[in-house]
Amino acid sequence: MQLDKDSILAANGSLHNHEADFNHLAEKLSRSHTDVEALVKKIADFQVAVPSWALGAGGTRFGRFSFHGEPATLEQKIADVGILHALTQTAGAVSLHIPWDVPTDYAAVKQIADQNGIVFDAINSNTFQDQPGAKLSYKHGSLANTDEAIRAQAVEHNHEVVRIGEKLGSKSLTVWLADGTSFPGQRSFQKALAQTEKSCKEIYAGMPDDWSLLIEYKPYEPNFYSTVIMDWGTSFMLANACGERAYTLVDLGHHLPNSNIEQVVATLMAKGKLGGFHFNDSKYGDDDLTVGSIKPYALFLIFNELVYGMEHNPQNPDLAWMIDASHNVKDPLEDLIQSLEAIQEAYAKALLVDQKALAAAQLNHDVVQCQEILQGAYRTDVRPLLERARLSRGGALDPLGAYRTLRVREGLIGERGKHTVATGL
Ligand code: PSV
Ligand code: MN
Repeated sequence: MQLDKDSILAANGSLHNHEADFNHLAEKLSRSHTDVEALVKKIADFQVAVPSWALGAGGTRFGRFSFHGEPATLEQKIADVGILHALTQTAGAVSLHIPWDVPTDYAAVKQIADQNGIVFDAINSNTFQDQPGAKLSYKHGSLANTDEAIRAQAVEHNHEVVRIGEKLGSKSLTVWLADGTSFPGQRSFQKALAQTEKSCKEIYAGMPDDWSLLIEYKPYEPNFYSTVIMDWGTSFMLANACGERAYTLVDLGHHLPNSNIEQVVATLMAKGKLGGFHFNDSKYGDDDLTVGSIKPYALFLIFNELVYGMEHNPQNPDLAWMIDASHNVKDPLEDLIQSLEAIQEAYAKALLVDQKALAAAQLNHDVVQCQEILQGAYRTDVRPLLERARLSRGGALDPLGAYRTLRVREGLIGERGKHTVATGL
């Protein structure tokens, strides 16, 4: 199923209310000398990758309730990303997870991506599960395993993932390790870290010169006592040990409660080492909830640092942006539309922060004014800007509304049937 521009245009209906809302906001913003056109362009240019595992229903260790019309093949998953992109004009990339989504027909996969205006962003390896037919098991770790042969198998898997990514046009590999321990004394922390560093260096050495390595961290889960790459500091250390094109990847759900993620972002960008970002939201841990559904102000503060870094840290590369969420009770596509909207909203609000005034207030130790500046931007209803950005690219005025009006899920069920199951966790 592919959504054409005409049906989206028809679903948009009258733009009368949008025009009135946009003009009102534009007039207000131009009073503070904001270049509204430039703002809309920045929003329109901001693209986020959708992971291939997020298009079907997610689950928990207590069960999974599948969603009707799920994509059963990689081609169908890319078609779903195409639907999201057609509506939101924000999801112009897909991030594959190997081996959940190994292409069987590269030409067909590339063709469907091209037709939908989708590019292949960072590609993800998986050494947290045993693969069917694998000689050795990752039960006790992969890149950090005590057994050299298991480490070699895990390194080779990463090289294989890079070879797959090369055929599709990806330029970065994301490594997330489940390696760790569930009980004190189970493993030497020092030896596990040393083995991980050695394995990461081997992965890095086998990558093409124009590829980046993104190292993701997480404090716990699936191991409950320790994780080898537990925090941004460990990831940063490993990235430095690997070389110039190795970076840290921040996943919003991979922090202990109340961590100051915006400060982590600022520190990494100042050092030119923030390479990738996984969006989601959480109340308790790595809950993988819809972006912005629980802590939208925290998301805004993080974006404020990201925007500052993008403007002031030329030493930091362009980031690989990706949604890393799971949908247990919602239609996955509706959930992703909500996440994309929340990301754009936080980004747009962060772009509104008057950086000059903030710097002046900081110099004057005017703490109250600092807060006023941040919250002034946060309180602005930026949705007319998002609408204008989408419309400028032929997208939907209201993506969720259009998705329902155009009966997209019903169409997918008609095409694929009710009982298809997508690969993934
Ligand atoms: C692990 O929790 C993670 O955040 C990694 O990015 C994985 O690749 C992804 O989720 C899917 O399990
Ligand atoms: Mn992640």
